[in-house]
Amino acid sequence: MDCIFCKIVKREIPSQIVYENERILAFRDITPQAPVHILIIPKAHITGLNDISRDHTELLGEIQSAAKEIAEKENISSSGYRVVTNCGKNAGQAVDHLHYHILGGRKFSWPPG
Ligand code: DGP
Repeated sequence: MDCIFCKIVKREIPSQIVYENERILAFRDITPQAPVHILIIPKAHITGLNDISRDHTELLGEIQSAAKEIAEKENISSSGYRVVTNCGKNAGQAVDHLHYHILGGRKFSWPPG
């Protein structure tokens, strides 16, 4: 399968990895939208949020916990940060491998554009 993020998991494409365990990987976004912009992904290929099931509950919980740990390491916990996943065309999902953006280091507006 020709998936950029699967290639990052397999180290076929270089990335700046900031967190890794058996099931998940986190690395810096190549086009950062904030001073801190990190992507957290499951190592297994899941196309997007529409493709998760109850079987993924533990994995998704682990991703949330990793987001918290990464925010602490990046010193954005107290200033605040955003964790977001884009699902499908209207949300602007560009890479069809489930990923969560962790954004921090600046103030964000709400509602999002
Ligand atoms: P989304 O629009 O939610 O699908 O975001 C995809 C993100 O993936 C986008 O912010 C840019 C990032 N990205 C795309 N290709 C690469 C890559 O090869 N390396 C890294 N580190 N990030 C990438």
